[in-house]
Amino acid sequence: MIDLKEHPHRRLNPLTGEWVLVSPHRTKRPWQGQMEKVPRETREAYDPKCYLCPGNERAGGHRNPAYSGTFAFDNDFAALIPGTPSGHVAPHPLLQADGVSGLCRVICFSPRHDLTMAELSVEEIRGVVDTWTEQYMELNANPDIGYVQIFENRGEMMGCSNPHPHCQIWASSAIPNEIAKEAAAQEAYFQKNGRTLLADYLEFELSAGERLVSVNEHFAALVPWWAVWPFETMVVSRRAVAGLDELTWDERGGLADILKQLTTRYDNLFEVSFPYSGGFHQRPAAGSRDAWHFHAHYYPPLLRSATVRKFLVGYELLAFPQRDITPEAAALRLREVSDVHFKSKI
Ligand code: H2U
Ligand code: ZN
Repeated sequence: MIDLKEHPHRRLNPLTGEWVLVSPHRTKRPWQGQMEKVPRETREAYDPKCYLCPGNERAGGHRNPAYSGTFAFDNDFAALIPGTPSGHVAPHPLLQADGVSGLCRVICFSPRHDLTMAELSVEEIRGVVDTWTEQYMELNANPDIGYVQIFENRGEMMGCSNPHPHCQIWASSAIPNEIAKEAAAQEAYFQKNGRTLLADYLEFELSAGERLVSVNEHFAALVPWWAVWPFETMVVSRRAVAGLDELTWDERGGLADILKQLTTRYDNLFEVSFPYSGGFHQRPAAGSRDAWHFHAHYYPPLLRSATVRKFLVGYELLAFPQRDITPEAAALRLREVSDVHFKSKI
């Protein structure tokens, strides 16, 4: 028998059909890298040079209104453009191209330049959840849109261009790769079992406990069995709903609460504003309401300090992803840190 705490093994991600290599024995090797203390970031509540702050001018001459809650606008440098021709081009069966239309938006979470999701109140995050829901419903109902991706790049390390708390929405006519894989797996599971894949997965995790990070009445945050990034997590709705549009009033509050808990724990891990890319996976416009189970993925790069990060390079690019610290050990660390934000303690 393999000992998952000791022996190299691979674990399956049932949402994508892909494997990850786990090498727990390597966590015993000595770490000689630096463990430097990172200077605490200080920012003003308003930055006259920020293109997301209320009242400021953006690229292309648009001016932000004096907003007080959330603020959504069309991205001035959108990667997807409405009305793009949908034609198919294939000079050879191996060379295929499709036109993709769509649109991109930016959502500011708050007028406060100096805060992150973790530092907003649950009520303020609730306002963000409401805006996400409106945007998802509007865009998913647009006949030109096949899939709506809401995502946040947090921190310079993840390529975020501005610390002002915000996320992006890219809505496309095409179904992206990750969504196509997850849709196929969830459909097949539902056809076979009459339940969603994530309902059965979550039921097991709630009873096992060792990969849970935090749980409330409506949502659970956990390090998935198949996590690739050291502190990768998923947020899963406890009721099998397909998207934000199906959440009840109370469930929206539950989502705000779990996001506050998760991002606070992330920040407390190394006492730094924890970088990540994260976002929701929801039912594509033509997807099944029965099979798709609403969830979010968080992919944070930090490994063992505020500066030492994981890269997906070498073997991982050419073969398959690999991790040292087990998902169970990562979840334990996230459970052990406080759920009170370190900045609020001083
Ligand atoms: P990040 O989430 O990676 O920081 O990106 C912010 C987005 O804001 C980025 O997609 C857009 C960029 O195109 N943006 C505007 O729409 N207007 C601006 O004036 C600057 C940035
Ligand atoms: Zn700002």
